[in-house]
Amino acid sequence: MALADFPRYPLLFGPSPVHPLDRLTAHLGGARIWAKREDCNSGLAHGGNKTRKLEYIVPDVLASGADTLVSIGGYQSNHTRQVAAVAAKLGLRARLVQEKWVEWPDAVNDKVGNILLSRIMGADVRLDPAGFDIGIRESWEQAMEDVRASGGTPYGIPAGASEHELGGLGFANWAEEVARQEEQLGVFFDAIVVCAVTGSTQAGMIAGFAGQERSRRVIGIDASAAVDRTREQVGRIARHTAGLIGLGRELRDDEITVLDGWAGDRYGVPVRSTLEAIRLCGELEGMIIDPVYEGKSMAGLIDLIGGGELDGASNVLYAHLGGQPALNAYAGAFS
Ligand code: 1AC
Repeated sequence: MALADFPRYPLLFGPSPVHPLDRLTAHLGGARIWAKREDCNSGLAHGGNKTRKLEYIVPDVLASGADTLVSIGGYQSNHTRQVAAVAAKLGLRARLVQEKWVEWPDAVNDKVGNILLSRIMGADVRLDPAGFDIGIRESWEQAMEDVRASGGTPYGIPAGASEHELGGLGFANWAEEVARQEEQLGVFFDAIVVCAVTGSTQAGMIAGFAGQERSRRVIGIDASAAVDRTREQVGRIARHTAGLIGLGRELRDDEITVLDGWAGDRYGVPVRSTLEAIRLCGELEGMIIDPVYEGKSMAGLIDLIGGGELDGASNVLYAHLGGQPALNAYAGAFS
């Protein structure tokens, strides 16, 4: 099977925009930096990378006859916000387990940003005191049981949609979209820089790009502070996705690159380099990034350029995954 054989339910405006970040490029003085903007890819509650993944999951949801999407994430999960939006769009219910993934002192952490948007969209939001874990959780399975017990038909979508069988397809499609945009722009992106936590965003990209003629680097920046787990998850999902789309060869280990050094000690807690990256992008480009994902991957990109690791890359594409609604929950970090 090829990617085009999988049904896709359109949730995006179309290809997400790609544009150069010229003032940031001039400031850093190295490879030319571009951004591909999943933060403005859809009209569904600000969109984001998960909306793209859900395009390939929705046909399965509809075929299953489910009436309730059940998902899980942290209080400030972008993923659960996007699941809530898709449920609203399809006329389904959303039951969301929101765990306390981050020990963050802002008093409004469980009230504003992503979780506020999910509540506005009518999701049944349940707070859970459990800490950070991207694995399959009993609370999520229990939520599905609860839906069944009350007469509903649940459809489970794990954290970040990553452990879902089809979770890598959205970003395999992103790789094809990038190739078409490169032709239009007359540019080739030698390296892609992307944040990695649950893994299927980067994994899908790796699988998708692996089938293209010219090779490039897909550099994941770990934001989970558990890089071995992230690396394992990215590699496993990339290989699975490559098999699904008929790549016809095994992915090599050197195609799976997840770097650490910018996550700090804990998922969801910004460190100095995160906040500096957020301010730099705001001040130079008017581009808003967040303290959990993009602030960390941008800090990685800044150091990779500064340290000369991206020297050979004349064009670098930064994947903006759309995490900025969480910023509201981090006001204390900027006061
Ligand atoms: C961790 C999946 C993740 C989210 O937004 O919940 N990116």
